[in-house]
Amino acid sequence: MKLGIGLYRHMLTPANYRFARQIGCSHVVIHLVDYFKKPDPSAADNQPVDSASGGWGIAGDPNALWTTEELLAIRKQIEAEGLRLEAIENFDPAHWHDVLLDGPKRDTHMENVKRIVRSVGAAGIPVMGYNFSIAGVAGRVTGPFARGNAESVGVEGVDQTPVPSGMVWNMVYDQHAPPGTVGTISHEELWRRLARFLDELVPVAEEAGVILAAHPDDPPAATVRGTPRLVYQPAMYQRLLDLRPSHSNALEFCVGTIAEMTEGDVYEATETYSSRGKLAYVHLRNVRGKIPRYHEVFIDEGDIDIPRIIRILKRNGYSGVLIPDHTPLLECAASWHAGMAYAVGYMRALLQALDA
Ligand SMILES: [Mn+2]
Repeated sequence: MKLGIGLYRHMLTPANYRFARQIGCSHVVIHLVDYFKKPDPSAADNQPVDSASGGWGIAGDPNALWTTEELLAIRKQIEAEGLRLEAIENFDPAHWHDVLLDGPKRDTHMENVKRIVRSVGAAGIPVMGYNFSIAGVAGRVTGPFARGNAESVGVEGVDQTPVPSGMVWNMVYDQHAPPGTVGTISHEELWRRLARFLDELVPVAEEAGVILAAHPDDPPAATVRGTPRLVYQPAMYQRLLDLRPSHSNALEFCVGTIAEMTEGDVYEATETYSSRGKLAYVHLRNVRGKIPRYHEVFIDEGDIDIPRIIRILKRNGYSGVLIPDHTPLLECAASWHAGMAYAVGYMRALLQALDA
């Protein structure tokens, strides 16, 4: 198993790559969607949180698809610091909102994601992570939820306020959308949209040598903001895999999100999907509680027996990348970095103990 961290777009700097190397990572996962252009400048940038005026803020430039050259340049910078670039996490809503919404630009947006996946492959990046969700990661609250009153995020009741028009995946793609909401659809309609997406994109990913990695729904409620969710119980991941069986159809396996689900158990899910070789990469974090009420906590507290998860992965021969997902903020001048260093240090110690 290999260790990595996830870096947000504004953190893609040589100094942060060296930081990753210094805390013992060999890999990084990067975000190219900018979740931090929000109108509320006081919002902490440690992980994206909802602003009063509109989710995570404004989506990117609909006409600026990520190019092979741009991706290759980032990869080279990362490799220059002795690391590997394992994955890109998330498409930009500006590039594919009508795939999620089945809107008038759906075919153009499918061409966008195909072009991006080809560029990811041409740039030698193995994995493209995505989250097929209309509401996205919405309705989380922040508070002193972790040990020592460290600030963290959680859910205290599921947000069911409708998603306004012009917004999807918790970002605004059209600031001038007429008043209204995106409306309600059935779970089966959303599964139909996912099936179409996979049928068209998986062959492209196969040809490009890219693994598509699906994140489960966070928060994992049956509906969020009045819209259906796809993978909000562990068994629903299998339905996603069965839609289009392929080496390129795999999982961005989020241990914390799975532990927040009301059915199944996180060890059984880890056993099932790792033994089937379906984990593209793993998000590791701890949590206390389940939907509709849970709090994210430090990796070594909370409900999940993290050493047990690592033992299951090891026994099943998982050799991919583990990243800490999110962590609570450590109270110091570099909250995000300290939190990541703490989580990665803990994970590295577990791996070394297991190898000893
Ligand atoms: Mn996650």
